[in-house]
Amino acid sequence: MKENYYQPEIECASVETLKALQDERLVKQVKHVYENVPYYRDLMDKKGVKPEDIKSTADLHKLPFITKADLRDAYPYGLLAKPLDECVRIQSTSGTTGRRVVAFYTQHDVDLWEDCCARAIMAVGGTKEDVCQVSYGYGLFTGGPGLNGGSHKVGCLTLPMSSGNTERQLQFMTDLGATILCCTPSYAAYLGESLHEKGYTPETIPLKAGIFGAEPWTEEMRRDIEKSLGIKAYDIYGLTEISGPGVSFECSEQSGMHINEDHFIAEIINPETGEVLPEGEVGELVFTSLTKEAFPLLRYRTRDLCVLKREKCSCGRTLIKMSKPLGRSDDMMIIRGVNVFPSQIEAVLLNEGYTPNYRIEVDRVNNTDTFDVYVELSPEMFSDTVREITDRENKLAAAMRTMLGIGPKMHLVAPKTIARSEGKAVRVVDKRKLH
Ligand code: DLL
Repeated sequence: MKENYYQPEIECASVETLKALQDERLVKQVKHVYENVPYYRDLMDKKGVKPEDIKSTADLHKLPFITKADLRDAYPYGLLAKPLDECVRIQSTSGTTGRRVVAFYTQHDVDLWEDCCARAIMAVGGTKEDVCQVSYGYGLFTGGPGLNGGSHKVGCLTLPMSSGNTERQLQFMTDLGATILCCTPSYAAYLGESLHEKGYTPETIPLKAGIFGAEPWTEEMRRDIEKSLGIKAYDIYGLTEISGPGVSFECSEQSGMHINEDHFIAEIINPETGEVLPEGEVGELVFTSLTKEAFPLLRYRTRDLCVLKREKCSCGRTLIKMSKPLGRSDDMMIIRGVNVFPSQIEAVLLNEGYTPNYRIEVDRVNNTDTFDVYVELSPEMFSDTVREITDRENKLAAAMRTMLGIGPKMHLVAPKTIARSEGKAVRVVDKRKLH
């Protein structure tokens, strides 16, 4: 086992050293993908690119992009680059329509992913003396397993709490003296409130740091959480397709997230044209994974809008930094940590015999996301009794929960009461002001 997951020889390396490492790894990775994944070979052949054309990161732009649509197309095994018997794990994105996105890992891939999470924990000051409470969901979601693995590697006493059961969270946190909390920022805020209700003050809460991500959050929210829990709150970013949390992480400077460039190359593109944009411009973040064996994606379009900047950082790291995601170039929402697309809601409604006249309202009340869906009844349904309508609402909410992994509050409303639009339908009202 490695002794230290802080790796200054990489994290603080010169740009030239990092680029040389990326060049070497990219050439190898492209060859691996071309030789082992027919789906990629076709994409590259269609674009007229051969592995020999990729000699360094300067040639990256020659490679085709890959998107979530490709991942669904190739579901479940179409992008696998290693024999299945060498894979030891799958993880999956939350709530995608019909075909989920499934990512595969060899033991080597799990190790590298956990190393990235260990780096993130060390960057917030974590050591083997710490008690690390992991309150991200465990299971197919990457949050719990990723930070759990990272925490083990650092040698922290790890509390694998998963999400929910707030009473138990608070009991373990206080009884066992958790010093680092890993969960979504909205859950952290909620835990803070619940602790205050029990009479704890920031001084009596044992925590010193939090590693919060998986959903957008603002600087105001950071300040609120820091004040309420008496901690330093750090951001962490990642996505299932590229491994999970730990693709990038915040350091003591708390001003953007360092990308683990020995494992991932980041580019910013214009989401309309695909053109690569210079550092400092807002655009869609694209990742190429350099070290993954089983599910290596080249130029994966994340749909997250960000800015990249390589500046001298007071922590000494030279790894490029990404801003917090500033929005999405698609219509995905993240509600209570779950990725939700309006198209999934529409699919359930049509499936259950409703018209696609609906409105989604999302807000944040007491640091918890509210999620309401208003749907028009047909004129025939409108004559139903109140009891029948309530039954319908419950049935729809259950169908939504099955599809999305999260249950909205359903409101069936009279026919023709949801405003029709003359242009693009405005189906989503998000009042959370997250960006
Ligand atoms: O959310 C992985 C993760 C777990 C990251 C725990 C951090 C902590 P997915 O479920 O695949 O994976 O969702 C990925 O979530 O494309 C972003 O839109 C959003 N996201 C992730 N981290 C952040 C963050 C995990 N720090 C999608 N700030 C990504 C804003 C984030 N959005």
